[in-house]
Amino acid sequence: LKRVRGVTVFRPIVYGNSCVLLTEQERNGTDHTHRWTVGVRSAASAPYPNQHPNQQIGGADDISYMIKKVTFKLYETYKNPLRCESDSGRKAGRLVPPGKLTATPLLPVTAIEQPPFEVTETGWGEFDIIIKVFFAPESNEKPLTFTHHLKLHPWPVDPILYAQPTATGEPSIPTPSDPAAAATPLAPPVLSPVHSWQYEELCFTEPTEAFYAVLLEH
Ligand code: SLL
Repeated sequence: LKRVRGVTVFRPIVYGNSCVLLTEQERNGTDHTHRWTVGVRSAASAPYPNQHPNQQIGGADDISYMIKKVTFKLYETYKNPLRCESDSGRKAGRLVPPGKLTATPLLPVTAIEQPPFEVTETGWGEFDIIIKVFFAPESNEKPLTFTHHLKLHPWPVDPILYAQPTATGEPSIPTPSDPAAAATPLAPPVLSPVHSWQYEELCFTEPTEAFYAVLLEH
């Protein structure tokens, strides 16, 4: 494939996750505490659709002109841990304002070959997710791999402290030794939603002529 010499094209993306706490009802007797979405999105400024204002991370721009498919390797205890699914987001378990979540059955998993390139799941713990991005065939580019540490707990909140109610039913936040300060209750930390997204510039050096033509259209 003929390449365009002396040219580099950059395209901004974000990858990462957002999560919300499940309600007692949504936990439904399981040990899962959070619903999370991991994904790859355009970093363009257009707001992401159907999202609560505080969950608009990334842009709605379609990145399928350059990205053909994305796979997400989850923790091995998940069903079908290598996800390459087609619609995890918009219709099914997309993050919605806390309190408005509805139980979503797990979707049969096949291949995420159209946007949104994301997976929505529930769980209780953080782990590394391997995100593999496959480019449009005419690009002749090798797949790119990112590792994202799924983030559920906002720093510096220690989930263990909050998991164990004290005798008074209050979370066991250590109080300062100064009595005046101790008398002032600490504002409870915001546990939900939590966002963790990285900005990245995809850099296509000497793209193929066919891919260059596609890139210039977007
Ligand atoms: C930890 N090393 O101990 C990590 C592992 C795994 C999280 C976290 C549920 C998985 C399932 C889930 O959230 N696992 O239901 O299959 O923190």
